[in-house]
Amino acid sequence: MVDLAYVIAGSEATGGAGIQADLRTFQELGAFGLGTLTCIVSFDPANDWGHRFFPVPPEVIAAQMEAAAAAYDLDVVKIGMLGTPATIDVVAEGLRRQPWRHVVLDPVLICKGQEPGAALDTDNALREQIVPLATVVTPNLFETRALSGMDTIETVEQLTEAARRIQELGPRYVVAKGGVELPGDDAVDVLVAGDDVTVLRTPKVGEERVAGAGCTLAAAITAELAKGAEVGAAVERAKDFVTAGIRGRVSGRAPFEVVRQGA
Ligand code: PXL
Repeated sequence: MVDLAYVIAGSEATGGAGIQADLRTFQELGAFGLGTLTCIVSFDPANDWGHRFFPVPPEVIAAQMEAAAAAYDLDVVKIGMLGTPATIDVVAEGLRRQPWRHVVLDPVLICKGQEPGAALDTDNALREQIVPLATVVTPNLFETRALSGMDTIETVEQLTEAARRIQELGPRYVVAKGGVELPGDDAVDVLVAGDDVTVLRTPKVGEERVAGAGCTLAAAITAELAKGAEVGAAVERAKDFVTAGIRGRVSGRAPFEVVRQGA
């Protein structure tokens, strides 16, 4: 049996996040990866590594999804950065064409160099069209606040409450990630699964965010689901995998360090 892991995501041109991180993760975890590209993010080294965003035309996204689905019986997909309402429309339409065992959504609202709230129409389209199709959603603290509507999340109890509110939008499983920003010594993730709550903790590795961590966590969950794991086990293995990758992180000349998958 081939463990197929499919990803619909953007390219980040330095390779730290996005589909490059996803495909490296799939490979490290022994899943066979294939991907549909939604956009290209190319930070500008001459302008403080600011955000440059190039969407892939919707018809090109539809064509890629068509080819992937024609070639294989896909049943597990990860959704990463989408970036525009038109992209969200075409991806939602493609997803609705077939049943999925799991749709793992990393609800990327902004990425480095973008202002929060820069793209409210995109955020709303994601919440309305993609979140209800997801079985597993993996918001970071910022995305958890935005999707739950809870402005203050400073404790594990609040993170759990917010995850429950996101569950009401449709996904059966929510992995709300405290990351370095939730106060405390541990990086805490709350997994809400149906009525059950599991709190996962590992000591924080430094106080800075490492690029590609969110992509890697969701991709690792996807790879484990593709191999047949249950969601709880997939999330635990994914957390170990991303923690090891953060410890073994890579530094280049960009002003952020990057997860090294498989470190
Ligand atoms: O880490 C979020 C993310 C996802 N996908 C792409 C990105 C980023 C952040 O930079 O560029 C393509």
